[in-house]
Amino acid sequence: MKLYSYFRSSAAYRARIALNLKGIAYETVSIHLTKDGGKQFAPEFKAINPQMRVPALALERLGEHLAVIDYLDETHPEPPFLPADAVARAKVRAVAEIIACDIHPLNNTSPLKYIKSTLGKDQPAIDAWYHHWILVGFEAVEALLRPGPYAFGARVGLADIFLVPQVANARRFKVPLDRFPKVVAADAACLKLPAFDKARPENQPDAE
Ligand SMILES: N[C@@H](CCC(=O)N[C@@H](CS)C(=O)NCC(=O)O)C(=O)O
Repeated sequence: MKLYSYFRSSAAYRARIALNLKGIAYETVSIHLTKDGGKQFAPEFKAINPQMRVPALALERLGEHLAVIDYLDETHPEPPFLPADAVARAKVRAVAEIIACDIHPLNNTSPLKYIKSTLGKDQPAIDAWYHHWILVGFEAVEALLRPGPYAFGARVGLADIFLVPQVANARRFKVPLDRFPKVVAADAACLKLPAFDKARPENQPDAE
């Protein structure tokens, strides 16, 4: 399997964790998101993922990390990313969606570039925007998490896959996390697992 990835991309980080948890070997193809205006906009990559974002799976020409992770879970059922009970499944998905739909898109490369270049905002304003959406989102996530060690108890799953890369971004941009003890504890427990550690940005072949 070939994964189009970028070491700093939190969406690709989630796909890497999912691949590692399923024990699927994969090759990383690096798509640099800022060099030369962003390699994600190259026609060769657009042919693979018309959304021009990472991650994408090469063979299947599959973009969108929620879809990629669902596909991996459906095609490689062990270990399952979701609990058996329908209510529990919905709660886990809710946390994943808060992160993927309400935090991540607002703090992504292209929107931040738009705020800076088109709307003319300076770096402090952009940093305040970035912090704001993580703090608001983590407030909800913290309230939804269950007792640990992982996001929803004893088994690592979808919520953890979404949480850990978002915490990494928060730390990279110095967002204070002291209001979110459950988030911080789940992150620490996950990072002790090889599947998460191997997927970390600094452990990628394209890390800078
Ligand atoms: N909706 C896409 C978003 C993926 C995404 O935004 N990836 C970021 C990196 S974390 C990206 O490729 N950004 C490039 C850009 O904004 O131009 C998904 O869920 O996979």
